[in-house]
Amino acid sequence: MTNKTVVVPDIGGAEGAEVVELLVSVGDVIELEQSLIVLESDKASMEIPSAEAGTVTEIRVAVGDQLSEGDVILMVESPAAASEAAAAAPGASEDPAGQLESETASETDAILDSSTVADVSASASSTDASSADEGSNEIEVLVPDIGTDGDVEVVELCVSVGDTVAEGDSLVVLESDKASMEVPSTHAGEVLSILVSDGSQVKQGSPLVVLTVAGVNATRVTAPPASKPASTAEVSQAKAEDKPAKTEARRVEPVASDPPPSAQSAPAEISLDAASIYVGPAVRKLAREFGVDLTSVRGSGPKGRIVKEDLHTYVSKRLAEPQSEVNATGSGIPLVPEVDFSKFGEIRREERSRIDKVTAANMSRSWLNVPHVTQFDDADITELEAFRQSLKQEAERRGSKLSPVPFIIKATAIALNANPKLKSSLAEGGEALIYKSYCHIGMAVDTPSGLVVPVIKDVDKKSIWELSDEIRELAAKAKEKKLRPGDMQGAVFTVSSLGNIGGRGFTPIVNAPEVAILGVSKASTQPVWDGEQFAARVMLPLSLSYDHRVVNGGDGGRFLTYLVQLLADIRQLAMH
Ligand code: CAO
Repeated sequence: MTNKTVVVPDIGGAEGAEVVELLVSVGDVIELEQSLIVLESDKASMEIPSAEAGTVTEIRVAVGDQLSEGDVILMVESPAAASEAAAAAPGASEDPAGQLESETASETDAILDSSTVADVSASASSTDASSADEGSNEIEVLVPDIGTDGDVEVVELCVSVGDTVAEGDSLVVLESDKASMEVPSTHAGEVLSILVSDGSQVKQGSPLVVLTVAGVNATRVTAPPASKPASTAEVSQAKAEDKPAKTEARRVEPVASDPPPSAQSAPAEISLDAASIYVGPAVRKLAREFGVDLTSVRGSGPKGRIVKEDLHTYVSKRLAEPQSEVNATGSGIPLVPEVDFSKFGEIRREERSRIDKVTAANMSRSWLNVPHVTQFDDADITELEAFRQSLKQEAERRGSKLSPVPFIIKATAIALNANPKLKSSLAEGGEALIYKSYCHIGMAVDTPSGLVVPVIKDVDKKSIWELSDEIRELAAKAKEKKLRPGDMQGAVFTVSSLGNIGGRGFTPIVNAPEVAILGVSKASTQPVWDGEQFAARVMLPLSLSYDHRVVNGGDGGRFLTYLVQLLADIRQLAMH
C-alpha cells in the first residue's frame, strides 16, 4: 500500500476557486477519474476528478475553502499495482509514508510540474483544431484538446448551416461526465455544413463543422498556442464572460430525451426557468438519463446547488406519487404564446438578473403547488405609532432609525409561537408536518437586482432595538449584494412589507416550503367607530396568505386576530 496525495489540477488559471461540494468521504474506495469535489470560481463550476485510485484516508479540504492549482485535496491509499498504473496516469503524485507531514509548497510544485494535469483541464494542444485543404477556403473545425481521450457527447449545436460566425463564437457544446464546454470557432466565416448532430459522440480531432473562410489558403491552421491552453475551464470561463445569459441557458438544456409537445413549441419558456438551475455536469447527465426536468428539482447543496441525492429523492418521490397527482402538478399546462411586440411599436429588450429569474421560478413553483387562501385584517397601531414617535430621539442617539417593521416582525414571532402550525412545513409528500421550535423570519427586501429574502434568526429572542438594527443591516447588505447563502436560509415564515411604498392590500405568494406569509401595506389614519363615535385611528392593513393544505381558515383567523391584538396593545410585546 502507498499513500498518495491528490492535488488540484490545472483549472484554467482560476485562483481561489471555492469548494462547493465534497463528493467522497474518508473510507470511500475511489476509481481513477472519479469526481472528488466541485469547485466554483466566479466564472465556472467544475468537478475535479481523481488522479488516483484507492481508499480515501484523509480529506484535506472542506466546503467553503478557496483552492488553487496544486492545493492538496485528499490522501489516497493505493494498492501497489494501482499506484503503478496511477503513476503513469495524469495527476499522479507519489507520497511515500512519512513524507506527507513535511510536504512543502515547493514539493507540491515539483509534483505538479512533473505530472499533474487532470482531465478537466487540457494542456496546451499540439493537435490541430482545424484544417484546410490546400488552396481551398473551406476550413474543417475539429474538436480541440478537451482533456480526455474518451468520447464526449454533443449536447447542443449553437449554429446552423448558413450562419455567419466570428472567431471565438461557440459552434457546439460538448459534455463529458465531468464538465461541459463550448467549442469556439477558430475562424470567422460562414457555416457550410455541420458534421455532427445532438447526441453524437466525438473525441479530440473529430470534425465538427465546415466553414467557408475568406482569404484562407493555409494547409493547416493550428489550435491556440501553448500559452493559452484550450482547457475546459477556460472555455467555460471565456464564454461566461462573453455571454452570461447564453451560458446560463446552455446549462439547462431540456433534460427529457423526448420532451412534451408544449415544451418543444416554447423553447423560450424552458430557458427562462432553466436559467435558475445550479447543477454540475455529472448530475445534469444523470438527470437527462432519468428524463428529469431539473427545473422541478430542489437543490439542497450550497447556494441551492442540485446534488445527486436531490435527484434520487426527486425520482423516488415522483415514482411514489399517484399518476393523477403528477398531472396535477403542472405538466401539460398550456404555455403563454410568445408575441413579437415589435409589430406594434418600438421595443427594448433587457436580460433579467439571475435573482429575478430565480424569483420567477420560485413564484411559479409556489403558485402551482400551493393552494393559496388570503385573509385580511387591519391592526390599530395608533399607540404603537405614538410610542415609536416618542423613541425617535433615542433612535437618533443610538445612531439608529425605528420603523414599524421591527414591531411587526416581533409581534409576528409571538403570534407564530402561539400558532406553530403557521411555521410548520409539509413532509413526505403531505404525510406529515414538521414543526419547528425556532423562529427565524424571512423579510422580503426590494433591491435594484430583484427581490431577496434575508432571514432574521431567532426573532422571538431579540429586542425591538436589536431587530431594528438587524433589519437595517440585512436590508443594506441585500441592496449591496453582500448577503451570504446562510443569511437567506432557515426561515419558517416570511414578512413582506410594502408599507414604505404604499397600497391598501395585496395577496402575497407563500414562500414554499413555508406555509404562510404576511403582507404589510401602508398604514393610514382612518375614522373608526369606537361604539360611541368615530375616532381617528392609525390603521395598518395586513394580509395573510397560507397554504390551505396545512392551514385552515380557523388557524389563519386565530393567528391574524392575535397578531392584530398584539400590534394594537404593544404592552403585550414587552411581555415576550
Ligand atoms: N405604513 C406606513 N409607513 C411605513 C410602513 C407602513 N406599514 N412601514 C414603513 N413605513 C415608513 C416608516 O415609518 C419610515 O418612514 P419614517 O422615516 O417617516 O418613519 C419609512 O417607511 C421606512 O422605510 P424603509 O424602507 O427605510 O424601512 P422599513 O423598515 O419600513 O422597511 C424593508 C425595510 C427592507 C422591508 C423595505 O425597505 C423593503 O425593501 N420593502 C419592500 C419589500 C417588498 O418588495 N415586498 C414585496 C415582496 S412580493 O413582490
